Amino acid sequence: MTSFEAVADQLDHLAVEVPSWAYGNSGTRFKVFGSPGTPRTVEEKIADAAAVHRFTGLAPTVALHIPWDLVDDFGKLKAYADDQGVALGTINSNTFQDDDYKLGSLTHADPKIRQKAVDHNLACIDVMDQTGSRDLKIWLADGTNYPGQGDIRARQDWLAEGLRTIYDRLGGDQRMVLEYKFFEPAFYHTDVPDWGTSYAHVSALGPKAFVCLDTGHHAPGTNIEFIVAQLLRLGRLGSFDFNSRFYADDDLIVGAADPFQLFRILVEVVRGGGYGEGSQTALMLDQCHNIEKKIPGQIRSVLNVQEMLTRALLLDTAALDAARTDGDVLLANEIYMDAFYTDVRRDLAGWREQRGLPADPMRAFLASGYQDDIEAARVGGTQAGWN
Ligand code: LRH
Ligand code: MN
Ligand code: MN
Repeated sequence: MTSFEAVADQLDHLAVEVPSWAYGNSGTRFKVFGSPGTPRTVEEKIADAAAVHRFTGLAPTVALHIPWDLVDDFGKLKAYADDQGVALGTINSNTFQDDDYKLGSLTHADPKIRQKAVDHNLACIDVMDQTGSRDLKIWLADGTNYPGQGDIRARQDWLAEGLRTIYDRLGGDQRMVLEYKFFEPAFYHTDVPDWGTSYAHVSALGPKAFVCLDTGHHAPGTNIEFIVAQLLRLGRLGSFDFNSRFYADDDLIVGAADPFQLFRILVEVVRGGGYGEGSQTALMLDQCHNIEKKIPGQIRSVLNVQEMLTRALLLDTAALDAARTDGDVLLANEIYMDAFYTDVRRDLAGWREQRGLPADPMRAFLASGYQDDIEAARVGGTQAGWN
């Protein structure tokens, strides 16, 4: 098997974008639990994200959701983030929390509502101009609950039109990523339910449009790593929303429910050029911490990605190729599983120390007093929305 030393330098490229909403209170439709120390402002969410980066070295950017993270002056927010040691990342548009969007946003039958949804996305690009963000992420809650409710074909055409207007407004270095989800909040049909629909739209738009793959947005049993391989092959895997799930869109800590699936996904990411210099694929978290503390939850998440990426890099691809060429099914599987079963935690602790990071970021954070300080200082946190 490949040695840790042989892959150590490749780990320097790892950057996991964290979502601002992970630091706010969230919950299920049954209850949102408050938690001490919850950020009251966008700045406090960014400060918490910056703490995750300080202790791990893995999370240099933070994604914003508009209007959850609306501020008067995004230039000032960018400067604040810079001071904290992080940059502002993906801007997520939000056309799912306004009464006007009850029957759809970019796919609404009423052209005035469609225009409103387009205008919101254009306003998000204005935000990107100020924050220096590269990516606009669009996820639509659009869909219907009952057969016959909507013209599913016309809605695709309206969607294509709206996306075109938004796409044409992107600056030279800006990109659009279109996220798909197979159900929820709509239960009969969803307008962007799968990677194929997202791919059809983004490839019609042009080279600056990509698919966003949220790992929680597939039917149980879906082979997600196959989708990863295919989208990388097609040059359209723009980003991941990482999280893990047992049942639906659970938004639990990535790698918690099925570490082996995360490994399989990251093997295909590495195999397909989705990691490292020149990669077009952004690795992001899209999670909520409903019952656990949020900053440690985020620390655990980025460490899980680092651990599984390391194991994926350890895969002996030369030996694997040889076994495959020989048609040796069991040997190929054994080589693959060897990489997955390798415990890299001790090696990673040494890797961190060599880079001036705490060997154990979680323990270092817990000992730092940061959590106590925010719990004492912040009273009355905001709700951050939900996934
Ligand atoms: C939808 C989703 C999408 C939203 C986020 C809050 O389920 O995954 O990415 O922006 O949750
Ligand atoms: Mn998502
Ligand atoms: Mn989701």
